[in-house]
Amino acid sequence: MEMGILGLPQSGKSALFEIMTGVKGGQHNEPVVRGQASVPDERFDKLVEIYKPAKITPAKVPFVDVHVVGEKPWEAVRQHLSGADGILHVVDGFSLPDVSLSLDAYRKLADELILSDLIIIEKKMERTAKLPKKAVSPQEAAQNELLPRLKGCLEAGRPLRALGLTAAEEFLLRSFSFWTIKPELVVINVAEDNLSFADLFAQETKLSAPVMGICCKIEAELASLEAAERKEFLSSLGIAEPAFGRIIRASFSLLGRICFFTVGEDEVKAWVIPQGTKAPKAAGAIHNDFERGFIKAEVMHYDDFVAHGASAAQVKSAGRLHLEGKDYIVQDGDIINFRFNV
Ligand SMILES: Nc1nc2c(ncn2[C@@H]2O[C@H](COP(=O)(O)OP(=O)(O)OP(=O)(O)O)[C@@H](O)[C@H]2O)c(=O)[nH]1
Ligand SMILES: [Mg+2]
Repeated sequence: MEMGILGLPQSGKSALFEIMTGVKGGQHNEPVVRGQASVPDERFDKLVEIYKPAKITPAKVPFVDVHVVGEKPWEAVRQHLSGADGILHVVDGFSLPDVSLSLDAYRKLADELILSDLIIIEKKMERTAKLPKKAVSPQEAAQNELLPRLKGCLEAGRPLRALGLTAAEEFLLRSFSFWTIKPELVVINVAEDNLSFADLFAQETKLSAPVMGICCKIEAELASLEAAERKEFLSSLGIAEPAFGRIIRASFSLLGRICFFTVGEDEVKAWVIPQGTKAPKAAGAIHNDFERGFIKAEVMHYDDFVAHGASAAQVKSAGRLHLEGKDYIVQDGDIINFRFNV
């Protein structure tokens, strides 16, 4: 799982990457940089407050920042970001505080991505046309059946994600590494004196992708402050929560991830799993043995835990502690204790 940061040159990609991950972004000498951003989660903070554990491990989202210049920047970007599962598209909204201009900037890159996918399809169709029918495997034949529909979508200037492909179709197409099939989050980097510009952009453009705003300039200053100073600074600006936290959370759910918690005095940890994961597989995120020898999962939801005075005993006597079997689908916010035997 990885979120790739894309955007036109000098839009603020590296600034945002550094704010989120604390890692210095890509520079000339180091074109690709990877970093992990902790997912802010009030529930996790509350669990830490309750257990006061020796060790804390929040959920993380990996981000990749690319800095490319030179002859073929596009190829370099493709090479470094083709494995990304989602795209964070940064748009300069600070030097162009005008919706139609920033929309042009957005489209410039979005069209590039559409064109790039279209070229892949055209090449593939050309190759297939030259092959005798017998030489085409059943899987390829199934792919080929989909291609005209994809081509039509791209030719109409729309990204592949707009087609609403089924999970099975997406799976069938994964070897193509299409750009525009990946989920996208649009982030407008706004000027300090124009914080509401992203909302205006979202309203006027009505993009199908979610749009969020951040002022990288302010938030970079914020990151350098102590927690108390940070609170004061934010309230002086009338902001409840820094935007970078919301962007990390949005990226996390865009990638289809949820988390469950394990708690104790030694460690409180948020485990990241794909949505829809069954209990044994979730146990396997902790250790292979947990999956192999899975017996049951003792599950209480975070909300029940907090509603019952943060006491597992009270949750149990209220009948809200569930013993779940191997078909249980783990829910976001479950606090789990796995029973296993190897
Ligand atoms: N005024 C203003 N300038 C900003 C803001 N965010 C970034 N910048 C400036 O924009 C420039 C680009 O920032 P970067 O984060 O390096 O942009 P980038 O997209 O990583 O650039 P490349 O990797 O070269 O494509 C820098 O000179 C920043 O000072 C902002 O919120 N306000
Ligand atoms: Mg950069």
